[in-house]
Amino acid sequence: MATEPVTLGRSIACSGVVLAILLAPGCGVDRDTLATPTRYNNPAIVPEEISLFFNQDFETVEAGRPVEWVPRKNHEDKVSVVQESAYSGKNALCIDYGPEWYFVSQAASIDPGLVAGKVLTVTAMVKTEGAPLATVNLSLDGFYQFSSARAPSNGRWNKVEVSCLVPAWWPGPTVTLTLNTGSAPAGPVLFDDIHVHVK
Ligand SMILES: [Ca+2]
Repeated sequence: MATEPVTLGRSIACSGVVLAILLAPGCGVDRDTLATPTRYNNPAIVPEEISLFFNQDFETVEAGRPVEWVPRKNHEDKVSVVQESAYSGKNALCIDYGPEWYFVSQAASIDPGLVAGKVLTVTAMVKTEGAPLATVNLSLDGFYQFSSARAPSNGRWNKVEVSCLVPAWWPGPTVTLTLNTGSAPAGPVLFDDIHVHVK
């Protein structure tokens, strides 16, 4: 999501409109797919973990930044890694404090047949005490936008989760994950240990 903030904000604002349109009856929507997915509620089906994104643990670092994670344009200097306080492994992604909001994102490709009609879930560990609006956002092909709950800004590692039901008709293939400070952070915002599951 190498977009300017206005575009991102607009696309997030539009997602509610899009969802409302999709949920409106009688507009050709596959209602079975939008209904509660039976398989997701079946405890006998175990979520399958997939490695959808590169460098999900932020352990591969080049020039001081985790590879594959693209910072917000013109704010690359806000992104680094920290070692001493990583959640797991040696490195965690660090977005530094500053006067604006920042993010990193990564677009991945997936065969839509692997996820159609299933729930895609991303979890991430987030640690901050200066960014009460930090979230993890998932988009399907830049069209459907989903956001996690805000990470608690309590100075501890907290797991945040974002899920989406992938419509059966979703053409794919691009899924974009954005790790977002949400507001101008008053202190560093750390991210680590991303996992992706399909059920
Ligand atoms: Ca790590």
